[in-house]
Amino acid sequence: MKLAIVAALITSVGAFMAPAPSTFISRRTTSPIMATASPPAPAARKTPVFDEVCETTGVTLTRFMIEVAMLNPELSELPSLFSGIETACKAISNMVKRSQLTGDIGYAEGGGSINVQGEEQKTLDIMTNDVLKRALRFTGKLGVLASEEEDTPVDVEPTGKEVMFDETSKYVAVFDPLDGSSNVDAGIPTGTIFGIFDHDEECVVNDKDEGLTEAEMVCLTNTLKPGTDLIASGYCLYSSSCFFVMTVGCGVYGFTLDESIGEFVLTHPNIKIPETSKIYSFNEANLPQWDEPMRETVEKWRIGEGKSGNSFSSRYIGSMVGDVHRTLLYGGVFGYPSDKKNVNGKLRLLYEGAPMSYLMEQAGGLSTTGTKRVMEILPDEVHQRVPIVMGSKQDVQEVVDAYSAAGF
Ligand code: AFP
Repeated sequence: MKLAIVAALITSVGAFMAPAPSTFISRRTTSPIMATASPPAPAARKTPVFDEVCETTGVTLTRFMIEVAMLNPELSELPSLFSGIETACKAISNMVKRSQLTGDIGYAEGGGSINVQGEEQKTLDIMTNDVLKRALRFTGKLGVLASEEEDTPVDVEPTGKEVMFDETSKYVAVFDPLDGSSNVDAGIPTGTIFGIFDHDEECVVNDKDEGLTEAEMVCLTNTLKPGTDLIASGYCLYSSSCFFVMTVGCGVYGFTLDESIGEFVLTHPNIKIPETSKIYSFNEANLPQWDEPMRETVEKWRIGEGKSGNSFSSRYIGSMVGDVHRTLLYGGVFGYPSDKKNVNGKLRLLYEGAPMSYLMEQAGGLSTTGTKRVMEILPDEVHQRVPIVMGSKQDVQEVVDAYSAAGF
């Protein structure tokens, strides 16, 4: 069994030798937003080639990140940040798995704990937010955090003497600690989404109620960057296995937690999404409220009258990480489009839309609002929402074309 896995791994590792995918996005793209969802031309970032693979451990995420940093010296501080995220994912995976036994289920404080989105927080929302904050705080690489569960970016500079932070503060991380948490008590897959931006400015944000000072506004602005400025993004999926899927701008790599050694092991190198498919993934109850081009395209897909001629099936978990993971692997279109009531859809740009769009584009897919490339939208506020349609290139392009033909 083990041998078969290793053999498959060695074969697939050959994929590393392929040139960097043509979908690499320049971090400082300033091109105007186009009707097409296509990303701009690639810039170079090197991916490792593994000549020798240990039969017992395979290629671990730790080894992968060390090699990425050796090949790309500008990313030399990324491995320790990834190591913090990886540890948090392992801890969260255990928390989610054991929550029925430990009693960490239901709403926080017996109900009534509301986050800045106006959503009631689950016990696990708060616990996982704390785990991530603590795991990242001690990497010494992080400037500011913005999270779905925090009102404003949180300064993670440790107080006290052991501060090495000023020298090394380099990144801003945004994350959704437990996406899909409304499903968690029923054992449905959930996930953690993260995005990492460069951190140019020194800043401090204090936890207090009376709004932001000017310095804190600078800090806030620092967090608000378009997806084209992402250095890295990824997600952990807590499901039948725990997966860690990431990009640093040279393709998408998927790792599976091997609990026998406590390591994420490379199982899905250089993930490429199929160009077209037969699966759509939306909350169809909202279909009557969608923009006409969106509604008409999905109605055509249902009866096999779309561009591909395929009759589509519907698959929708209601957990973005699970739905996007399946879409990356099997192809398809996932979305939460604009509707009459929610003109910006439901998903958050900074810590859901942009990081997932980066992965989708790096896997060869597209991500659009219908009229704009999601990666190019500059956020006005931390918790801004964005309509999203992402997935297989040809199918998403069909949506973009429908919007454009309808004069949107
Ligand atoms: P929760 O984290 O509150 O469960 O929301 C999950 C989510 O943000 C995203 O993961 C899903 O794709 C989407 O919302 C589901 O929304 P609907 O329940 O409206 O379909």
